[in-house]
Amino acid sequence: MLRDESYRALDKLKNEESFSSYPIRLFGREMLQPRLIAWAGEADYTYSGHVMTPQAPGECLGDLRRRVECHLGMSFNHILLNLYRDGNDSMGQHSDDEPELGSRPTIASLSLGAPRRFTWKRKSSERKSSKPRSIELGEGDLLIMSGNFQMNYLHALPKTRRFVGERLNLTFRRIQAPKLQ
Ligand SMILES: O=C(O)CCC(=O)C(=O)O
Ligand SMILES: [Mn+2]
Repeated sequence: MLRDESYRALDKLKNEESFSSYPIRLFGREMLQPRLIAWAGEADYTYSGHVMTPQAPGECLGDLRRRVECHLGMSFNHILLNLYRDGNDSMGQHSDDEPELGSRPTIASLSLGAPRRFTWKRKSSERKSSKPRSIELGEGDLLIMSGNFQMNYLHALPKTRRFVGERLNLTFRRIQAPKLQ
């Protein structure tokens, strides 16, 4: 995706999808997550303790999903959108290891707008190489997390003191059909 196109898509998605702030419970205290969140697709997903029942993607999101699916040769039924308004917005260390994603999920992450630093590190500290690594993601970058990545690594989008513009991240996920009893 071209740089300019990524900023245009960010503007369109802000209008087409419904972004809100959502609470999270941390150390027994309820607080707002430091970013705006929206989601779309066909399958429910329980994320941070909330069941997210999606609506059909709007035109721009539907188009982006088709492009990502064509590129990877696989399909996704849930898209989580995280809007980082400025350097104070962030996402803490986590792995996307909910059971409904299956044990070795492929998650495609598309970053639109201003580049931000994405970090990851090994979960266990047995190995010397557990210091965090990072990469700048924005302006149409597509990152694929697959294989044992969620099992072995934590990832995050830390705050920054630098002046940065808006960044919108889309994660395309495949929710597995619930097992029949
Ligand atoms: O904004 C990012 O690049 C990370 C998003 C993420 O990890 C998530 O939605 O689970
Ligand atoms: Mn994640």
